[in-house]
Amino acid sequence: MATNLQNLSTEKGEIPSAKNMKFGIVVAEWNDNITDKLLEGCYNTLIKHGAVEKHIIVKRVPGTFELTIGAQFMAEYTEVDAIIALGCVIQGETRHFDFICQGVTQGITQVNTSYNIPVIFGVLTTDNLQQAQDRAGGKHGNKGDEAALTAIKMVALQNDME
Ligand code: DLZ
Repeated sequence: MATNLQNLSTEKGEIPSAKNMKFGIVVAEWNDNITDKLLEGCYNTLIKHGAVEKHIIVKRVPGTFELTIGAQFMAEYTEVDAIIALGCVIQGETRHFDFICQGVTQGITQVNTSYNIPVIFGVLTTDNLQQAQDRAGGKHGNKGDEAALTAIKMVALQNDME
C-alpha cells in the first residue's frame, strides 16, 4: 500500500497524557474480589499516565447489570470526559449470565451514542472464577489497566477532533 497514513492519526500505541482529563469509574459490587482488582488496576493506570486524583470519580453499583444506569448518571450529573464501566459476570447454571451480558453490552453502547462521551466496556465475562482471576491481575494481565488506557486514548481522540 502506497497510501501515506502519517497525518491521519496519532502514532499507533502512543499513550497521550491524561493530565487534564477527568474520568468517572463505575464499578460493580458483584464478584468484588475481582472488580476491586480491576478498579485498582484502572485507577493506578490513570494516575500513572498523569490523571490527578481529584479528577477521578469512583461510584459503585450493585451488579454489572446496573453499570448502564450508573454510567448514565455519571454522564448526566458529572463533568467527566470519559466513563469506565468495570464488572465481572461469571457463568452460572442458569441463563442469567446471558441476560446480564446482553443487557450491559447494549446498555453501555447506548450511553456511548446518547451522550457523545466515551464509555469504556471493562466487563469480564468468563466461564469460571479462574478465568476472571487470570484477567484481573493474573497471567493475562489486568483488564482494568486496559480499560484505563482505552479511556485516555478516546478522550485524546475526542479532544483532537473537536
Ligand atoms: C444476579 C446476578 C448473577 C446471577 N450473577 C452476577 C454476576 O456474575 N456478576 C454481576 O456483576 N452481577 C450478577 N448478578 C447481579 C445483576 O448484575 C444485577 O445486580 C441484578 O440482576 C439486579 O438487577
